[in-house]
Amino acid sequence: MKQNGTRNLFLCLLYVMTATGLQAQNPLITDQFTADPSARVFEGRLYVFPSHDVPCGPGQGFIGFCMPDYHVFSSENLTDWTDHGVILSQNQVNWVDSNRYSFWAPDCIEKDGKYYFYFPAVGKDTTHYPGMWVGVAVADKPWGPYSPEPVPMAGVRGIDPNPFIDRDGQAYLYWAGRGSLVVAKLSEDMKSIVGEPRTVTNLPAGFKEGPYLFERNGIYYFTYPTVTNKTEELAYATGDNPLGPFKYRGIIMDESPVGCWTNHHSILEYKGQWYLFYHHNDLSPDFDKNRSIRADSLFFEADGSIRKVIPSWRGVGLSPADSKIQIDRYSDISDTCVSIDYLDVSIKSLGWYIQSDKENNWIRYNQVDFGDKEYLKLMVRAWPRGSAGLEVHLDKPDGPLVSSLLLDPADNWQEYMQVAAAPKGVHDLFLVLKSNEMVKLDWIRFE
Ligand code: FUB
Repeated sequence: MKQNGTRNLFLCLLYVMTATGLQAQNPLITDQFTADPSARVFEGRLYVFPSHDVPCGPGQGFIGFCMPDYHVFSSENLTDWTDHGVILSQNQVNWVDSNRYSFWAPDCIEKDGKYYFYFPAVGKDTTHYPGMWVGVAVADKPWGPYSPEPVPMAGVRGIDPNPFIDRDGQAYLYWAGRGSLVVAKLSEDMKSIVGEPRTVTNLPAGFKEGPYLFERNGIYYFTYPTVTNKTEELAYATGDNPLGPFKYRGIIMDESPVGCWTNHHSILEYKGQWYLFYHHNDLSPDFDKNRSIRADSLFFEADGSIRKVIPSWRGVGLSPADSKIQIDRYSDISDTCVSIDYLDVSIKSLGWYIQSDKENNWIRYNQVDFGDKEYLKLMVRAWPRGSAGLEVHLDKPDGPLVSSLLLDPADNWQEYMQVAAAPKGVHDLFLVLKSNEMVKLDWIRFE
């Protein structure tokens, strides 16, 4: 460590980079590709059942996707995520053609203490099961082990299954099939559909997939990705019955700003807040079939309509003050003269940095949890090209000053330390540049 005596500033040893796979910010998972997040609350804990993209080997894959298995991730606070590992692999399901890597978007639901996991795949027996079909696997715990049924569900040809259980106990299955979005009642044992699937009608024209139904205040929200322009946007319709009819209400999320052709989502309430889980391709900007799941808060207007969700880097959940707060995942910035890039383009899972060279530019990072601890120091990982000033304020760019740093010029990433008058409770942080020197910033942490 090197110290700036006058300002009690320390420059730390060269930082050794470590990849963290599970983050509070977007994307949620960085140690693997994840897509199609179906989020569920089971026994007070939030579980996400995504699909799993992998880079395809020669000759592998199905329509450009390579998806060999499913993991489940869970969190209690939406900040710390646990990867429970593989819960089902294409090699474990007899009816699935394991050369096709076709484990597309799944979903899971609990009924009477059992967990029913629905998943689409290409079948081996192309005579009886041509194309993609939906199978079901059952477990006693959300993380498995799951026992798959020996054959796909009769009559459920298609992709993107989404189960829903109404307040009266009747279960339904929605999926994309027959060139459209369909729904059918599920049997008592959740393993088959009852009657003929119905097509969900009266929706605007355009390609559709990934249906997801939820209920709030007696309104049934039928939500789905659709293409009306270039890539998928998330749309919704509402009705007063799980079988419809539904009336089109509008867009929940616009097309991906980074050009990811697919989007696939789920919506749920957890601890009093509604969330949208969805995906972009943050870790694979040049190939949108290697995707990454994300989450953002979702809000309803007084009339029950859904306020459009703007994708954020900040994501959801409180960030503990003593964790590495990834400020490149900011919630707001003062100016467009701030840019973000990968720390190492060849190892994207290492994350990003943010940079600016304009005095008084600020970066806001919301919801930092100081709890009731006494924090006295602030660590900053930065790379200033010249001598640069940086102030950290609370709740507003000119709110209470937490720390003031003078960053010595460096020719690589350094860790700087400064005393901090850190508060208690939950606060937004504002990092304010105090010079026109180019500064790259990676994370800050309180000690
Ligand atoms: O992940 C494969 C497919 O892409 C899903 O099944 C669709 O919903 C789309 O996200």
